[in-house]
Amino acid sequence: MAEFQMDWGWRVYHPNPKKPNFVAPPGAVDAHCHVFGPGDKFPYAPERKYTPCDGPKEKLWALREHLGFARNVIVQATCHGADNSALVDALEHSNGTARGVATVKRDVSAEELQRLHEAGVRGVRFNFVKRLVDKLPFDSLQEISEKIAPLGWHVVIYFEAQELPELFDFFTSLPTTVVIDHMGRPDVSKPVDGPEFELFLKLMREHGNFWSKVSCPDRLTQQDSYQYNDVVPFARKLVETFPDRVLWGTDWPHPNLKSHTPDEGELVDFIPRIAVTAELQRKLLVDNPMRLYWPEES
Ligand code: 0GY
Repeated sequence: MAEFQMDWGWRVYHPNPKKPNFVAPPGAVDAHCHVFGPGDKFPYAPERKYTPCDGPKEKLWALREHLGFARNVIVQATCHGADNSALVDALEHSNGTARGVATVKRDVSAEELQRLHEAGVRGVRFNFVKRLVDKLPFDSLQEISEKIAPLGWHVVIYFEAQELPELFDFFTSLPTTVVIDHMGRPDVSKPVDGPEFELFLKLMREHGNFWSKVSCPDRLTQQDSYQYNDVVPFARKLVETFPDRVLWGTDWPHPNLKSHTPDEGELVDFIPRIAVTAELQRKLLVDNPMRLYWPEES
């Protein structure tokens, strides 16, 4: 196993991830990853809170191949703001193997939404993580969600667990399918059956339009090992309780992650520890993302 190093510098993605031991089922989808720049062609947003390393589409396709995956869902990150040019460029050069989640402003036109749809966008992302964005008023997000609903798109939300009590009612008022990034970022030092994660489970249990990505053990772990043992109970609980509403992704190139450089081969090897049967793995990696992003093929 590669040596795991905790440090606090700014990092580039892993130059040489290992070949995973786990063989993904045919047609597997990496349902959370990004493209960044290159910055000289697709400049980063002036209002960004961090500058990532460039993560061009060609590197993403090469990683997909290396990991034995077939498709990507590319998610717009805050460092590109609401300029979706790099995302659209990647989708248009993906030969149909990538779909996207964009960021738009409340005044986005119907024509622009249609253009994004034709490129392969199927959702918009609302980010509530305070270190990443300035707060957006609920009424503007509500307006965006109503504009995208007729296209059959969904909303992706990113927040940290301590914010959920305050955001719960807004989230449940959204008119679309809602996909939660990284399990709502639980504090994995707390018990999986404790009150904080129970609120997240209640959201999923009582609102069938909510899905969760069981992604980013590298962001959530509080241990210094690529095993990410402390994250397993949380992800496994979600995969087994909501097998038809979970997604998985690498999060390549891991923007803004300062603790260590994840090895995506190790991340793929995390999958059979949270989805322990072939059926759960197929739902997580193929059936669910295909239903959400390529419904015409599933
Ligand atoms: C992620 C996580 C992060 C960054 C962003 O949009 C973003 O900038 O999502 C983070 O810093 O936790 O999913 O890429």
